[in-house]
Amino acid sequence: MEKPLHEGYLASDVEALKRSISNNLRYRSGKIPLTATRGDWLLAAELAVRNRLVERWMKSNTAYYTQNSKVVYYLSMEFLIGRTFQNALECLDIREDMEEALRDLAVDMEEITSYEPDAALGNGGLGRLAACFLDAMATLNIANIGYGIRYDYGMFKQEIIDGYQVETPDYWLLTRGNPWEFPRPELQFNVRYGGHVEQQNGRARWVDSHRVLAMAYDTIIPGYDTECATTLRLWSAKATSEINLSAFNKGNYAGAVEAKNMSENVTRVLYPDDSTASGRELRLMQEYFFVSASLQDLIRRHQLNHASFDNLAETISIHLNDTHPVLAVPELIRILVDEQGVSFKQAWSLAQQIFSYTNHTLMSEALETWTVEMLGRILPRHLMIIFDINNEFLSMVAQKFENDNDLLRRVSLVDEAGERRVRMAYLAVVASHKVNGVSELHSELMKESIFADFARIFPERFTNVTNGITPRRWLSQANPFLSELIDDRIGKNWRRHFEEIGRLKPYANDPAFLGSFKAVKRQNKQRLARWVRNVLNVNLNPDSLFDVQIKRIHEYKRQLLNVLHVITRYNQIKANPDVNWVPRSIIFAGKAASAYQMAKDIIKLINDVAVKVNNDRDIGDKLKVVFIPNYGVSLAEMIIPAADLSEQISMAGTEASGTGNMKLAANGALTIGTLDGANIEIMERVGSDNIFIFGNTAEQVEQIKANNYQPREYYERIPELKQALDQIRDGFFSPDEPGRFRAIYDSLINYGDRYLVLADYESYMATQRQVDTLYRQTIRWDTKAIANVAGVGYFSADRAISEYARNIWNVEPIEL
Ligand code: B1N
Repeated sequence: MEKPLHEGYLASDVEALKRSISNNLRYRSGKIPLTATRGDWLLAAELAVRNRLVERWMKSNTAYYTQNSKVVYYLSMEFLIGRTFQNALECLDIREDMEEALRDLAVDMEEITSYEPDAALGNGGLGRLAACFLDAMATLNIANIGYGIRYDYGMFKQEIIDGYQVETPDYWLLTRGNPWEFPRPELQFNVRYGGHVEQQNGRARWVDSHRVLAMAYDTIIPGYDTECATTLRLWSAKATSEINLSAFNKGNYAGAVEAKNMSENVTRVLYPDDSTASGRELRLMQEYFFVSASLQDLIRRHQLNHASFDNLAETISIHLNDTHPVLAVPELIRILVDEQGVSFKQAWSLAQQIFSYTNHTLMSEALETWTVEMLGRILPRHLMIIFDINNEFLSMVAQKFENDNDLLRRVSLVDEAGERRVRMAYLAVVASHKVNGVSELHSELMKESIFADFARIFPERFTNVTNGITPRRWLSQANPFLSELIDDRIGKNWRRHFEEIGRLKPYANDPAFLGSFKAVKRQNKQRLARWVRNVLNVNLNPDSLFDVQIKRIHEYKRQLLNVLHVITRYNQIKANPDVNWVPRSIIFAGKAASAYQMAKDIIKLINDVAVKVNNDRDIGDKLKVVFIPNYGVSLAEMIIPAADLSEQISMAGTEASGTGNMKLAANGALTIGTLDGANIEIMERVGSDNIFIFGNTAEQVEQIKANNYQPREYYERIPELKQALDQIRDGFFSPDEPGRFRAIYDSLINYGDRYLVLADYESYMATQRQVDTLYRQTIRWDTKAIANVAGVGYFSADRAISEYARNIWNVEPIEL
């Protein structure tokens, strides 16, 4: 007879896991081992793991309630979680037991884990940061809930067909459901849109709106080396009524489900725009959707334990991950004033104590603004509240700065030039008690540029928290070989206290360690090379220098600068085939926003250059170029451990922080980078001898721009650069369509080269030569690589979250 499902009493953990897996296979999937697919086994194993997480989750939730601890609500449009299975094993410390249990059941763990799809509910750095932060909050026992959107379709799947990016939908929920989530059909809120506002005895009533239901789905976020497990709560849109039967019965099948589909479209897809704002109506509806549901939920929770809202600011903190959730501000005020009878004055004062905001970019095209027209049509009550906030704010400024009218115009939440627009970043600043940037440079520039006036008005609000990454996923899980080597020397504690990785420093000069380090890097490169051969049919030599640029494709990130190096190098090898070139494998990966034509052209250019270079017999192993399709969390976990060189080459002043730079350094890649974002702090911590810095600084960039930058002068002056650009322009890489890359050429030569690619070219090329020189000196290279691993302890998400907890949220860990 089967034993009951609760397996905790079984003596051996391996036996307990086997029992649980077998039970799941049998009772959940209705399968026997003979008919079970790999997907069935994975599901059975996942559920076995999930049960154990649930135990911790219940314990943590009980602790929240009984200790009445302050709760952080982390609001983000994106959570780029990736896979969960391995991470859960690691948190439970049952990786080896699981491996053994599966082996006993004749299942290969590595094989089944690749069947888990990535939860790709994010674009890039911002979404992945949110995921790393949840991991850190759970690890640090901070009571919190991450709130976001359960998109039916996450980030699109990128295929490269004939060198072009082709987007296909990623229906991550279709193939096998999502075993990690707990649907909460009992937890639904109305989210309203449209209608108008009526005044009734001095109170506003929002009427004639239409409703969409928000239903909660919970995912467990386990901490590491703690019993704490917290919650990611994602909202999914449901229509208030299902099918229109009378339409259906009249044969109008499309019409019968039209209203339902319209409602449910709200959470259908993630906008694939990284570092840009879309300005679309559906996006506004998405933003309000998850914010409204989350606020109703947290207000409900407050009311369970408290008779009034007087202490709201002591019991909760709401964090805005960029401006995307900033409608939470008028929504909180609406709920408090319209539904709970709190005065506007008190509600506004509470809001300013409760909210905090992280800015992630200074680029003007990413700054969200909504037309007054659209806001008024979709969220009429919120527009009114924003006007009320603006009045309060402007009268305060007028008082403090003696009616400086120009200042008032500049800082108004409503931009009156042209079609009237609400500036969402200004609303976020005005409503938050703390505003932070994501690296020291970015936080400084923020105060000098987009928020200069606000830094004068609210000097005490502005602060910095440099980003961080979770060492669990990005070193321990992604790079088990290196992790084992580190454990051997300094123990395992670095996973929880990443600063301890610094104890590795002395081993940078230890010949035995150097040898093992090199062997591990080679193993990781072989693993990647095997994958590239199988999938892309290109042979990468594992002894070549793996030069990696993996991130969203964007002009400011300057993949074009990298391409110019590739082309120049190709031309040089062709001209001097007998020189002893350091063999290089240049690896690109990243998605382009669907509507961003220039970024798509860049992908095609990379692929056309790759075809030319990889098929040239004179070149052989000396140079290979690959574009790895469909970059995402799981591919990053494979590529990063194999990298020798990390390309972080944005124009100084444009990349707010970067986090891939941290992951690559942690895995022993040397950075070639500009003094931008967190690169500066990486240099300070790993040592300036252990990083390749080149190019103009943010200050120099400003000057160059102020002094009428002429990219053509560089083009005329530097023959190698001219040759490369002419090849791009004349179809050397696209003989089938010679004019294909005209737009790229024009953007650099005729339209001002907005990101100073040409101005940094010489410096970049010279620095790449230094890279080659160093790479020949294997031991020196590896010494520096180890110095990078040892130097990145500061860039832990745990450190970042401790700073948020102490300086911004004012929360203490809970006791478990
Ligand atoms: O946020 C990351 C930083 O490390 C990167 O430097 C920064 O570029 C990135 C609109 C964004 N900034 N802005 C966005 C994403 C989606 C969207 O719809 C903007 N992403 C960043 C983490 O701090």
